[in-house]
Amino acid sequence: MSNGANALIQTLVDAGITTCFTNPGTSEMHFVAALDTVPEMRAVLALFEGVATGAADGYGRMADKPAATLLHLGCGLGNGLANLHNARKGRVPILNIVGDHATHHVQYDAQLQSDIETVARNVSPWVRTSKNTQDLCKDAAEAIGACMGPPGQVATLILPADVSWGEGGVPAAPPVITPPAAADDATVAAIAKALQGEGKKAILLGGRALRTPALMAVARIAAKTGAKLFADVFPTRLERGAGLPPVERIAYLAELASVQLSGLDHLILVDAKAPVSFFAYPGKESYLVPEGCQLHTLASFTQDVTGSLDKLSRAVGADQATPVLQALKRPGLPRGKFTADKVCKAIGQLMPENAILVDEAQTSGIMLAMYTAGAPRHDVLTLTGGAIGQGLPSAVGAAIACPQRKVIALAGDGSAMYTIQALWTQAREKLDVINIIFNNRSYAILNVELQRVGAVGAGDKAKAQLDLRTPPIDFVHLGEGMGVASRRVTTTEEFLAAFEHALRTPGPHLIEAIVPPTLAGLKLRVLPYLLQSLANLPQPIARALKSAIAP
Ligand SMILES: Cc1ncc(C[n+]2csc(CCOP(=O)(O)OP(=O)(O)O)c2C)c(N)n1
Repeated sequence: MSNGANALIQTLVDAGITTCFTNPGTSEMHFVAALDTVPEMRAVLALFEGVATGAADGYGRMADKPAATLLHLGCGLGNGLANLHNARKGRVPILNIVGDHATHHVQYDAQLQSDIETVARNVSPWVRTSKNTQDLCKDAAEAIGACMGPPGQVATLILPADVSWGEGGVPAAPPVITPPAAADDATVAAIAKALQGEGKKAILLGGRALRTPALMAVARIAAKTGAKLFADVFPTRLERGAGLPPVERIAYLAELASVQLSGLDHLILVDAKAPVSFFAYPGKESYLVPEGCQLHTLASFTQDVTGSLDKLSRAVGADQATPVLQALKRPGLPRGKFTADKVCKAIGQLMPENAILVDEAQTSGIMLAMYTAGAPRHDVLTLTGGAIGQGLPSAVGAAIACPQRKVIALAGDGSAMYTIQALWTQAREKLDVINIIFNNRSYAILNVELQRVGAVGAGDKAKAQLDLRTPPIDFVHLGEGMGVASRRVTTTEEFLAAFEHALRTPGPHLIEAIVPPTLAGLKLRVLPYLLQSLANLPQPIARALKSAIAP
């Protein structure tokens, strides 16, 4: 005879869910006690729910299967919402187990009572409060099936304390996952015709289309048809580097994205949405597909991406085509004045094969894609939903999913402070993560946005809302205080020494890079690169872009 919690954990591990990121409270104590009865389940404590959910996101992206979270009622779930939002946008599978008061206690509206289902619905299409111990594991199996997708999604199983402690729990069999169908013949034929016809064509890849099998298929199609390959602006997981097809990411700045997409006659979506501007700006377009461009969907979020691309490859006769692959090309070691781009260059020069780059560097990471393009194969995880505080937690999950791989997490100082407690979990679990925190003492990107949205009249009070100089945040003390070996660097040489040391020495590291905001660089250094990378820009467009970004 098993109680609900024991049977539930057994159901999870039987379905392959073997990691649970926890931040429990009293209502979850039976689940916590049951952890010891199921040795296959790894439980990882996070000191804030945003760390637990962000870790589950990073884990899901790298393990291609869900982790569970264990969260404490509506307030705990609410604390974890921003990173669940990022997972939702990235279509990452996560199974939330949210403890609740015992069913008979709800009527008293005790202190922690709240409407958990409403909190969950924002991020979780599948939500259920399990009503009794006998049905709990059936509910769990259904939740697991829902979150595995495709599309991957957040599913939330609310577990009342009495359902958890009640006897009579029976583990349920893993859900039967039906393999998704590939695009039908008519769709494939229509898209093949568009690709073989006149006009300028591009293929926009998102989600699972940015993984090796899909990338190889689409690169053959591109080689055969001349279609340009684009990736989502913020990919869930982008496999790139030497030996893989290079794919140009849609730019964050709508002004630049419009240039990338201008003149297109056909845009083919593969596990991606039509591109839109990240924010609305007065007088500027939100929808970025150029007028007159025909949109086609080869594979939607629910379909078989690689199967669809294989069919398209056959239809355009690309099976024997030679794809363009990225050559191994390191940028060289950086020298001279220390700036954020020197860090990016050093990473491009020194990062090992199979590294996982978690990029929440904001303005400091603008040059990262360029400097790492020819590095050995690696994965990049990005801020899919734009809710900051994702980087350091996501690194926790990625490192747990892939213990043999080096994780390099880049975070702005502002972003890092949202979920800095992730460092403690990294130390406790001895995770192989190098955290590089760009301390530019600013919400630098918001200074750019202040100009871009055309907000006039910003004075000292307004600017103070974007300024982190006083008091200066000391990340070395924060890191050391949570058990992570930490160093502050102020020169390129110091950075190189610290980074090389961290690469050689297993376990978590923190490097606090004191850098100037990249804002000035955005005008002087970054813009020319961005402009060059967007083929043959006519001068008027270049001028319009310059004034849009740095008026
Ligand atoms: C959850 C959430 N809160 C607030 C924001 C707004 N926001 C976007 S970027 C940013 C500041 C980022 O600062 P930092 O990480 O230091 O990078 P920098 O801009 O300096 O490069 C803020 C507050 C957000 N995107 N998500």
